[in-house]
Parts: sequence; structure tokens; C-alpha cells
Amino acid sequence: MKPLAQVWPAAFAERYRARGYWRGETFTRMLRERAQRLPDHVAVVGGEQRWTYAELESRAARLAAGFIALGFRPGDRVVVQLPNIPEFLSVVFALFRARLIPVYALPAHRSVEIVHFARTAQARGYIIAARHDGFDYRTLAGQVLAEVPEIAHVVVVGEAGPFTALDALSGTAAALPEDADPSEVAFLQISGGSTGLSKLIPRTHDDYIYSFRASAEICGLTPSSVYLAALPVTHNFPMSSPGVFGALYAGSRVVMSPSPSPEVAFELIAREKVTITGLVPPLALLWLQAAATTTHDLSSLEVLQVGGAKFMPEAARRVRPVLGCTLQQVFGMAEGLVNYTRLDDPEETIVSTQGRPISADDEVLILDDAGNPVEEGEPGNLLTRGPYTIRAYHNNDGANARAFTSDGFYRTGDVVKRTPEGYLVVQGRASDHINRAGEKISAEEIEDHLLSHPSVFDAAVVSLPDEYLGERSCAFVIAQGEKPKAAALKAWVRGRGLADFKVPDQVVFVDAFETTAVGKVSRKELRASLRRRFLETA
Ligand code: J2J
Repeated sequence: MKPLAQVWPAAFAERYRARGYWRGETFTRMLRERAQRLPDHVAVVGGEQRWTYAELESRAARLAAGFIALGFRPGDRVVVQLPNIPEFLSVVFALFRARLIPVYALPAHRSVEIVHFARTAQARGYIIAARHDGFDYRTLAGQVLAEVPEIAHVVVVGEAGPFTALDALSGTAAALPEDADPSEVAFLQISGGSTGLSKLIPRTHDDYIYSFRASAEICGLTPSSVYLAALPVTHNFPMSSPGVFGALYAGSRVVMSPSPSPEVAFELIAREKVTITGLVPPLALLWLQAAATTTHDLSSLEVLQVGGAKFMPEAARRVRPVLGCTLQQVFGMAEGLVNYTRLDDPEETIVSTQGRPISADDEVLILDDAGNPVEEGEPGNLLTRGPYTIRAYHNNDGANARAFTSDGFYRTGDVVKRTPEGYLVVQGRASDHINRAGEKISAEEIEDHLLSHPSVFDAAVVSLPDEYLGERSCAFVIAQGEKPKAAALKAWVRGRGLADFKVPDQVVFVDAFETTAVGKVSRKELRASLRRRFLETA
């Protein structure tokens, strides 16, 4: 398959190179260089395993040869759905080494999502763990294969059943291709899916490595830092802000936590002397609560990053007194732009803003609905372009026409205001998704699944404020014929083969939806008015 493109206009690419953002690094060279410089330094810890940089590199090289021997060809796409285990790193570095393109899926994804990613990316491979968190991914792989026979190989970490065991892969290094061109697409990341199904985000070696190299610097990572991957590592935040890749870039140690729960993570923090980790706001609240009574020593923790959804100032203020570390707010997106509060910012900036961009060349526009710049300090729609923000989704002309302006700005869908110091404060969003504890849910996608139920005449899914989750999802449903039970509708959505976090938290039956004299209101207005009326009467 030919390499995928993500193309910046030549003048921009030249500028990003001239300013030293794009340095022609690749994932493969990055790991090789670390393995040469810090061969015996521990790169990753997880479960019973502790691999040095040299070991991680040799495992990746062996697997890369194994992937080629299995029949993959450079350019092939491979869906990677792995939990937080060291093998995630050996697998993806092996894919990079063999010039295969990982497509990242979350452990929570089920057949609907995986089939969609596999089809959209035209994947030829699928890599899973045998089991995780009580779920058997081999069963899921069987369902996916039945729908996407183009997947030639399923590779399993652990007991492989009918598939290929990762451990059994072998091949000769001689068959490996040349290293990638740094401007090539290295992998496909998935979008939060604000409208309809998730879109695929092509990121190049050049642009992504810049984003996590700069992130590692902003977060002060060094070879003596220890990064705990608490959130699922295939998500863009724990992957790159600075995440596991930023940590490896800096020669730090990565600790893979199988769960973000305080019970599991606190023990790892104490044992491995973790210095930095990242959480979504609901988990940060849980950690703050648990820290009060824990017997584990958390004193090594220097930085707690919180992002993915808005962290309220009242909660943010408690981080330093309770955990004794610096809070860093992170406002980022898999499409590119990432904002950080800086470690030495005044406490007030840290608790009340979502940070400022990584790069001096991150262009930020804050526009009103007519597309004109708002007055400084006023809220408006955030648009951005820059050295690590994509110019287009993979193979999706419709979404590209909506999400990007003709001069290449990405419409983030977020409503923000900017402080005089250039820090962004997230006010809300224009798009209609639900940000449930950092997991983005498309209202449209869930409405479609509800509408497939024979007793559903119409459905509108909205976000409601939730004390713990930040937002929860609520489906307003007009029934036809016999009214189903709320639990039955939830089970219906789950049974369609969707990630659990997408099942509506609440179902409210209504007799009719609002229409206006001129006809039906837009779905967007309808959702807004349902939410308003519900909250007024609640
Ligand atoms: C409010 N909303 C936020 C924040 C993200 C680092 C951190 C997060 C993500 C991420 C990421 C927010 N306050 N602090 O990729 O590298 C909402 C916005 C944004 C959307 C992107 C990273 N941090 N958000 O969350 O692609 O609405 O990336 O546009 O999953 O999350 O979601 P996603």
C-alpha cells in the first residue's frame, strides 16, 4: 500500500522545518538512539516485566521481522487495541520499524467501533490482548473478522486461541524495509467523534514527535522522571502529552498501570517512585478523596496533569494541599493543538485556566458565529492551525469540508476565551457531543442506535451536568406502540456492540418533540431545548 499523506502547504512545511519543530526524526531512530545512549536504563515496567531501553528495542526489532514474515507489507494498516501493558510499546515500535501503520483503538471499543476503524483504514491486521478487565478480546476478534474478512491476521498478546500468538512471531531482520520518511503518516489516531462515527486522524513522524518532544520539555521530563500511564494508553493524552512517547523521548521510565483506580495506581506510585501522571477530572476527584486515607507513600509525585474535560477551579485548588504536587491543566485534542499550564505558573493561572499552546507557531483564532474575531477576553469558537495540527482527516471529504476552513484552520468545536497572558479558558463547546469523563460521545451516533429499536419513534441524546462524570448522557425518547423499559433500551444499545461508555446513563420518555411554525427545528436546537426544559424542571 502506498504511504498515507498528511500534507501541509510547502511554505508551512518549510517554516516548521526552519524553526526546528520538524527535525526529521522517526520513531525507529528515536528508540534506537535511546537504546544506544541508555541501554541499561529501565524503559517500561508493567505486571511482572521490566524492560530496559536495549531490551525494548531488541523486542521491537524481533517483532518487526515477525510481522513481515507473517505477510504484512509496508503501508498495511493494523488496528491496535491493547491495554496498558509493556507489549503495547514493543508492538507499536515494531509496527513503525516494519513501516506498518497502527490504528489506535481503546480497550473499551467493541465490534461496531472496531469494524468501523478496520473498514475506514482498510486494515489487514488486528492486535489484541487475550483478556483484559474480565473481557475476552478473542471473541470480539471473531465477530470483527466475520464482518471484515480483509483482516488477514489477528495477533494476540497471551493465549492466542485460533489466532497468532505475539510470542510466536519471528523472522529475519534482513527482510525489514528502509526506515520511514519522517514526513510520512506514522499512525492513525481516532477522533473524539463529535458528529457521527469517529474519524481517523493521520499523524506524521515529524509532527507528532515534535508535539511530544516539546511536551516532555514543558513537563520537565529527564531520565530520572517516572511517568505513570494511568489512562488507557491508546488515548492521545497519555500517549503524547507528554505521555508514554514523551517519557521515552526524554529517556524516562514508563510505568503501565492496568487501571487508573487509586487502589492500583497508588501502589505503583509508591513502588516505582512515580513523578508524573495524567488523569481526567472525575479520576482526579477520586484520587483526591482516596489520598486522604491512603497508607501508600505518594511523596514522589511532582506533577499531576488533568485534562480531557474541564477541571473546575474549586477541585483544582485542592490538588497541591492534598497531594503535595503541582497541578498541570492540559487542554488538548487528538487532531493536534495541546495547551498546558506551565509548572512555574502562578497558582491562580494553574487553577483557573486550561493553559497555553505548546508552540509559538500554534495559530489560535477565537471567532464569533459569523466568523469574525471576538473582542479580546470574550468567548468565541476556537480555530487553530500549526506545526502538529492536522489539515485533514483520513479519507473523509464530508468531515473535512466541515471541520477545516479553506486556509487550513481546524474548527475545534470548543468555545474558549483568552486571558491577556494568552491562556485559554474553556467555556463550553459548539458541537453536540457529550464529554463523559473525558470520553467523547456523539449524540448522533447513539440516536441512530436507539432509532433502530422497533419501539422507538424518535430519540435525541443530550449531555446533562453530572457531579462526578462532569457530563452524563441522557436519551429523550418518543416511544411507538408499547413503551419499552429504560433498562431495555440501554441493553439494546449495549447489545448493538458499542463501547459501554456510550450507553445512555439516563432515558427519559417524552410525548413529542418541539416543532416550530416553520417546521421541524434543527437537531441541535432540539437537543438544546430538551436539555434546557429538563434542567428547569429538575
Ligand atoms: C475542557 N475540555 C477539554 C480540558 C480536552 C491532551 C489532553 C486531552 C486530550 C483530549 C488530548 C480539555 N478542558 N482541559 O488529545 O493530547 C475536550 C475539548 C477538546 C476535546 C478533545 C491531549 N481537554 N477537552 O481530550 O481528542 O472539547 O483529546 O476539543 O479526546 O476534549 O478530545 P480528545
